[in-house]
Amino acid sequence: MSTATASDKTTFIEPFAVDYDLAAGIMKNPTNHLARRASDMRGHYRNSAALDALIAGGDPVHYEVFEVPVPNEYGHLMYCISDLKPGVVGEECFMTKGHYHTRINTGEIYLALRGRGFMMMKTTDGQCRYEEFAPGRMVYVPPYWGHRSINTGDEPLISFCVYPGDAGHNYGDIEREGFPKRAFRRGGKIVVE
Ligand code: S6P
Ligand code: ZN
Repeated sequence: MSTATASDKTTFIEPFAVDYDLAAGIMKNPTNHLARRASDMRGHYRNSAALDALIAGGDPVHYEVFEVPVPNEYGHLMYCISDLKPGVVGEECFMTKGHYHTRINTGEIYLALRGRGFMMMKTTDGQCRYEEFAPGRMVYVPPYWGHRSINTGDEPLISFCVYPGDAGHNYGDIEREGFPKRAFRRGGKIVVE
């Protein structure tokens, strides 16, 4: 603690533990619960009329994030369970909004627990890569890569993620830029284009 400087303030807290059912992909006693509905996804899917129909039909929960928060500071590690529902908007697979980290030189680890999908990643200069999500698979999102989860399966895509406490979320740039690649379900097959 004595070596911390003013620019990397890191609050001292007591150790604690969190219980999970990893097979089910459940954090047992989350403090924070974020739910994003179809109506939160406006502007992200190619077929906006299909999204409007989904919203008019009851505006279902699209994905949920469960957390026990720690200070949003350098030195702390934030972590969460993310539960992305299965489905399509038109033919496009359900996905998260996606973001860069506000502190863009921070990475993230995603461990897939349940379901099937992709981690879609892009840089501000237009490079785009994706990695498959399957239970037991870890996807490393390096610093500088914006990221979005995509559910290509028939069950929830559940992952556990860890990232620096001071990373932050920058949604605006991704909303403006979009991702160069999208995942569609066509005739029972997943197509990325
Ligand atoms: C945070 C991490 C996840 C996402 C979550 C929801 O850095 O990547 O906790 O926040 O998967 O996605 P989004 O794009 O709506 O924040
Ligand atoms: Zn992130």
